[in-house]
Amino acid sequence: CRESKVLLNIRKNPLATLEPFNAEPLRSDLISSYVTPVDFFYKRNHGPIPIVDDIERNLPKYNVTATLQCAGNRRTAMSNTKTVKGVGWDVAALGNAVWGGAKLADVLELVGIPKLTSATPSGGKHVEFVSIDKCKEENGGPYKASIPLSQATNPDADVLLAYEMNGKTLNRDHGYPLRVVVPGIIGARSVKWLDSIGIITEECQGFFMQKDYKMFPPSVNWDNIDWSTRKPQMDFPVQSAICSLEDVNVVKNGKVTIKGYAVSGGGRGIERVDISVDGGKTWVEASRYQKAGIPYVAANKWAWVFFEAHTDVPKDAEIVAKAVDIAANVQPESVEAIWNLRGILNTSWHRVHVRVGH
Ligand code: MTE
Ligand code: MO
Repeated sequence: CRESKVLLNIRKNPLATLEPFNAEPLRSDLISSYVTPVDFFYKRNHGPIPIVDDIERNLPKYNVTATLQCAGNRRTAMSNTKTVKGVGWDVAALGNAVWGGAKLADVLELVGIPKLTSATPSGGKHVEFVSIDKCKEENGGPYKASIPLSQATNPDADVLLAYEMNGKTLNRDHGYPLRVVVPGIIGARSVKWLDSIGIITEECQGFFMQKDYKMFPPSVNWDNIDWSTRKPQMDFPVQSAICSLEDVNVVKNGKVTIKGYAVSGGGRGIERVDISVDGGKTWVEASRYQKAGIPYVAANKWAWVFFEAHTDVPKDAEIVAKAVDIAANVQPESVEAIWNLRGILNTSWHRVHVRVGH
């Protein structure tokens, strides 16, 4: 159902599946480039990849650099506490691309739905995106999702109907010919292979809005779950991970380079990234940048930052990264406290172990 050449660049993940096709790059490949090359961009699909016809592209074009992150990123580490359901992602189920396309607010205006102003309240309505792929979770129906009309009609929210990724025509994996890109929220709402858009009074009732991608407390299990008690997850909390090191490393001398990414949802930029080499007792601040070689000046609100620190490490070191966003939200210390049965939003401090060998 898909070409095998992309597989050359992806992690051999025993929990990842071919059909549907899910893949994430190696940690080191993820941070080898600020703008994630298409081959290194994670892929998350709930059904086989379809082929769709080209569509009309005669609309004003915007380029928005935005990080898309799967809500299940870092799920594998959550399973260490207690098994969770879902694709077993390491820390690279996200990517940062330059998305080119039309603003959804412009498209809606063309069909008579005004842009967001205080004079045009959205009346609590929602915009539904329906795909053409066939998902078993939808009983063979298409993947779908919705966002509030107030976000869809707000030009500053930068919601795109994208036909380009990194300056090239979107490829099949990422939604050719047209996909939704909703910056700042979980990837699940950025519907690929877009077929239709509808204005609806209640949020989309599809499986991935109502029976998945909801954040439950640690006390909820598969016997007592009541999906109707929680809202669909939209916003993404502050996240970071170390990508220059694997979970366990042996180094020759006591010096390591700690590099990784940090990103938050809702357009909240990253304020700071703290690094510890003693499991969180003491911290130093990492440097941050948004493009290799270019100093971090002002955050593009939808795009990740890379961070970097060079430090001496003790013989047996637990290295930790934690990011803080501009709203002073901090990543939670323990994964136990945010454990949830679907294994979403593991934003706990990222820890790796380094042993100094002889
Ligand atoms: N759109 C369709 N039509 N089908 C899907 O399975 N998966 C969603 C979203 N859009 C999906 C979809 C999920 S869960 C994520 S995280 C992102 O697409 C992944 O986008 P990517 O494969 O371009 O990285
Ligand atoms: Mo996802």
